[in-house]
Amino acid sequence: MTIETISCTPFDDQKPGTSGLRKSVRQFQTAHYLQSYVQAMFDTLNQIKADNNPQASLEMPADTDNAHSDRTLILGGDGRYFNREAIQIILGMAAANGIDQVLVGKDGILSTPAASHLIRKHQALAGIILSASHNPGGPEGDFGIKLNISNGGPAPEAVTNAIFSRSKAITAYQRVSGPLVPLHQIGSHTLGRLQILVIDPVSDYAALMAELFDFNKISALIRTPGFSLRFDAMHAVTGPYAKQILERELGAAPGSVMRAEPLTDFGGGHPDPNQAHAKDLMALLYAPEKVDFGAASDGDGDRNMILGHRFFVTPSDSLAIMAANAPLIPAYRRGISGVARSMPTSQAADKVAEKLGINHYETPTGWKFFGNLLDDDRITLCGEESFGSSSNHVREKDGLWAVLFWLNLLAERRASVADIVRSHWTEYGRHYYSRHDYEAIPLASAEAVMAQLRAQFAPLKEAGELVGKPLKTVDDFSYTDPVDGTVSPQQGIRIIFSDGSRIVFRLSGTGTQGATLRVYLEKYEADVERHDLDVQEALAELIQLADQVGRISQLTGLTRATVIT
Ligand code: G16
Repeated sequence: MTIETISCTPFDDQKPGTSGLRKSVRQFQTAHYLQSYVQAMFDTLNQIKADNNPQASLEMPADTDNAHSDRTLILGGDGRYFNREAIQIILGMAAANGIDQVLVGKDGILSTPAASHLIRKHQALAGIILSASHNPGGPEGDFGIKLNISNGGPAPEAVTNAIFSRSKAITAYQRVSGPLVPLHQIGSHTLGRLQILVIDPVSDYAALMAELFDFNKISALIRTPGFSLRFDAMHAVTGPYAKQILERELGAAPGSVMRAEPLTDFGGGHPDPNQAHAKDLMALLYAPEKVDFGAASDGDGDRNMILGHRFFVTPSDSLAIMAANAPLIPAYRRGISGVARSMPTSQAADKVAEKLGINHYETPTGWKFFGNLLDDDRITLCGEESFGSSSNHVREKDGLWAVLFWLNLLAERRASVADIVRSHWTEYGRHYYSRHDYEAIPLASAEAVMAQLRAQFAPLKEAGELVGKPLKTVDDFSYTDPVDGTVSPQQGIRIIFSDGSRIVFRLSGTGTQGATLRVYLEKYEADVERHDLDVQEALAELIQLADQVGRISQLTGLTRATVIT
């Protein structure tokens, strides 16, 4: 085996965002760009071992000289454009960087939750997941790369910061050249000393789902005459998983899984499971002809949207309802230890946790912040407003898991999606909720909005009032991880009113063009008589206040959000 060393000039823009490094495909195709970042990841894994850094929790044994001896890597992606080329490059670099074995999904396919499961199952060193999630694909679209650590979860900030630092100093990378590995068939290959196993991406994940849920009950529901469901895979990674589980194993009618074939450009669509981007599914679920259950997932299979007939379930409500009903599901029969939500997610789950007397946590946006809470068994369920939810079965959010949870719930309760949500609101009150995104605006305008908010509320307020509305507090959210003490400051401005309503401002960490300002609006309503208002009307006062306080239209020139979910 000959290890080649290729010289390159360091890049200064490889700072991972909320979920790995996301850039345009064109950028990733720049000479040495992907290679430089991958070398920074391998070097960081070695460095962490050398430092025996406990914060990074990579569980590196201290007794081997060779950093990656006897080490397994999980590798796959969402099938988007440049996925296969990137996999061949990473395999050559893994061979040169001392990895012993790589398990790679057939055709380069692995959903993010399936990769997380495989890392845990094989006690792998780490996983590399190639995805820009819900961002569009194709030659003019986006590409992305994430590192997941040995607990199966996204690398924590200590690791992503170290990768960024290292990337700025990379002047060479190592690779082994060989024939292209045939990814289209299951089998075993070698590249130098590296063993490469091309595996079925679906079977292990499907088996895990069958352990967690009551497949007999779900199947009986699905086969009930008159019951119908639709799952929109959006031509992204969940197609093969949903076909296997929903149609072949659970008996949903052929064709229940829409847009099932993964395509490199997602069929020209935007694989984001929300009301704005899953329009065909929305139309089916809101048509007069009854479809009982609808769901969609995103590019890499970690997000979910849940719909009933003419009914949309907010991700925040979905998390709260899962927490309240968890003992109805086999995997959570004995109850849950706690629930966590990201800060901008509505407080609906908190109400459930308070009533059940279980732990509840508020974390910054980003799945990586749930890892320690799950590992420490402080929580069993977690979720985010950005259409993500999951449990301690993996360390990622999991789109199909959420779909199966809801189907299991419907099978147990024998009630419609709408009835389950309404009865939840009756018991706990309704959290009217919406997110207004101002996408792809100039970075300077987005930063101006945040800077003037910080200036306006410096010193940050306790009590008082804002434009005549009584305030509880205003702060710039800072999180101290209760397990390892890591502090993550400046995670977004929270304006919390005395009646529990909130306006939250933060900048997205996943976009690739300009900046995206996110404004999150939440209003609590206990009165059952007022649970049927139009969401935007219910939030109208807060929407207007957000524009006034954030000076959004003035600083961005936009009088309306570009996407409202
Ligand atoms: C990622 C993260 C999520 C986060 C979402 C939105 O999801 O994993 O934790 O909520 O981005 O982040 P932002 O508001 O910074 O754009 P995904 O599905 O894109 O990997």
